[in-house]
Amino acid sequence: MSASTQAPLSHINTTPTQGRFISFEGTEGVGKTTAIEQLCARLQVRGIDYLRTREPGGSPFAERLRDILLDPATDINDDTELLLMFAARCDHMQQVILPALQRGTWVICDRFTDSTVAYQGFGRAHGDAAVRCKIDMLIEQFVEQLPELTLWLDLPVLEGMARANKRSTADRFEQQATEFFTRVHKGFSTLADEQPERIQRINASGTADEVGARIWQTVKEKLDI
Ligand code: Z5A
Repeated sequence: MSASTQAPLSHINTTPTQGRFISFEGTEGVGKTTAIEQLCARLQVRGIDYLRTREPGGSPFAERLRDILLDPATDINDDTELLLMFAARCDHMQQVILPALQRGTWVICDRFTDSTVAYQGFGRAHGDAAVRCKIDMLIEQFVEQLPELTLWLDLPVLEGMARANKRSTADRFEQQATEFFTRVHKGFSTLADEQPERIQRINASGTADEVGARIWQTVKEKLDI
């Protein structure tokens, strides 16, 4: 099917899928990439077929939007940023996530809709109720296919920034001030309180192996594997 003839997302067949959908969330530098690598290695040992992906991005078109969104030279307003996040997600969902879940593959996604609530809703818009409502309306498009399990790696903001600051370059989000990431953290904590079944808080302090073991324990318990 060519891009122009694809069904709108709301018309996609969202009958129960076999693959399990897990997302990882958190403020910058909390260790998502490291933890995802460890989880994927454990799934592989169990012979579980998985797909590792990320947002924004994950499909060829969404990766092009990612480049724009993360480029420090990009000058866009908050509404444009919010809509581009969802444009990227829409394509990623249609092209990559749903087909994988429908063929029984597990999807391990670095960030999903919770990042939009945390970054655009709390980080950019200071938790403004009207913006939160707008984001919730956009998320409604994905409600049938939200992750089954979301692992929120919770780490004090400054610790995460210290881990991330070892890198030489900062993208458009990483250039934000500490106060921005403090609001983003509040966003994740609010979501975890609102959706305690789906969103599991993982203590991201300690060594990478300790964090990886906590995550594996939670995945086994919550997904009954
Ligand atoms: N964004 C948004 O605004 N709205 C949206 O809807 C979505 C995204 C979907 C994408 O960045 C940006 O897009 C993101 C939000 C925004 N911006 N920010 N900030 P990303 O997800 O690609 O990048 P990131 O979140 O900044 O990830 P990161 O900085 O690469 O961090 P990480 O993956 O969570 O951590 P890591 O790379 O595994 O670890 C960082 C360093 O710490 C590294 O040197 C590790 O070796 C080290 N590390 C890892 N674990 C440990 C432990 N346990 N102890 C000590 N050191 C550790």
